[in-house]
Amino acid sequence: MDSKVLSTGIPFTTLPENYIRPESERPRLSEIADCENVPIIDLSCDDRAQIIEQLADACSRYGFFQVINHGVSAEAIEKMLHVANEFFQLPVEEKMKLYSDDPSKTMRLSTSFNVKKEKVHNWRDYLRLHCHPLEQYMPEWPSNPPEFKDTVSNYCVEVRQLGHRLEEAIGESLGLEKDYIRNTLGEQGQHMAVNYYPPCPEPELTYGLPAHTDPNALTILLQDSHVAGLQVLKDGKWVAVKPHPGAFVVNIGDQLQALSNGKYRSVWHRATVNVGKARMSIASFLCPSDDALISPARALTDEGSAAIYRSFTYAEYYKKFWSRNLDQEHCLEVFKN
Ligand SMILES: O=C(O)CCC(=O)C(=O)O
Repeated sequence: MDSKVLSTGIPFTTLPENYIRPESERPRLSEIADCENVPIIDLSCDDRAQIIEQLADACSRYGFFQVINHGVSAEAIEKMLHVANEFFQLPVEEKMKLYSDDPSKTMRLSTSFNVKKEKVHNWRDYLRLHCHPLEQYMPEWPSNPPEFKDTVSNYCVEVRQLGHRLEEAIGESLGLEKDYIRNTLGEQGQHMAVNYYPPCPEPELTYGLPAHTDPNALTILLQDSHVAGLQVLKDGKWVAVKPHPGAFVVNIGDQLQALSNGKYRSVWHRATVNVGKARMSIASFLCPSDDALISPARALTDEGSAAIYRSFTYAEYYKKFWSRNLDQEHCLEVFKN
């Protein structure tokens, strides 16, 4: 393999050796069932109490859910997917101008997860962008395709509003003040991973992304509407989350697990790949400000349940997360009391 990225435009006929997982770690695709009862929450529902109840159930039993009628326009979504596809179709020399394997960069094209640290690579290329404040980060984003900056910035603004709405509702569902989560997380950062999983000659032997939880507060994932690949761990079994038309998949991240004192779960999830079909997904991550002090909400520890996690700043957590391999034990374990 000569190129550092997979999306060279030249298809692979065999899987390079450094992508092959040991037998015991492979995805066993034929054994994976569809998740039949993925919670789907209609945010346009007039009955607020029902939304809150559905959220409490989804966040505690699943750690993820899908939202429909979420207020992000169909146009913003369609344009985002289109420009993301166009980006990954650019000539490899053009894309490589943006390549970096340094996770501290605020804009970079990269591949796998943490190429410098990991032993086995993942079948994924990704464009990673910091997105908030837009005025600060947008100037460094790709200017090819020419509509990239406008399209992605519009999408980011709409998704951020959705994220804030969800944080308020999730706070309420925990019995906290509506603005508790936003106040605790401070001026939240927003990052985006535009994931491109090229067609893979041997999907049984590798992952697009291996099992991981998200280090941030909340993830809003736009899945390719035609190609499946997202799987979550539910009751000890991996199940596939099929794309639902017009929906976002929302994951609880590690910070909301900590803040909820373990009541809500940061869900283990992974991405598998397909023969003959590329897949895209666009993950928007809402992240606490670096100096936000994360600890179990007082109201959730008052009634006799001890705080499971010690207090930490998000900067401390994030550094720890990137110093490890993606598929190690849950990073929150390190912060347990
Ligand atoms: O591609 C997917 O469905 C999952 C992406 C994901 O987990 C991530 O970007 O962290």
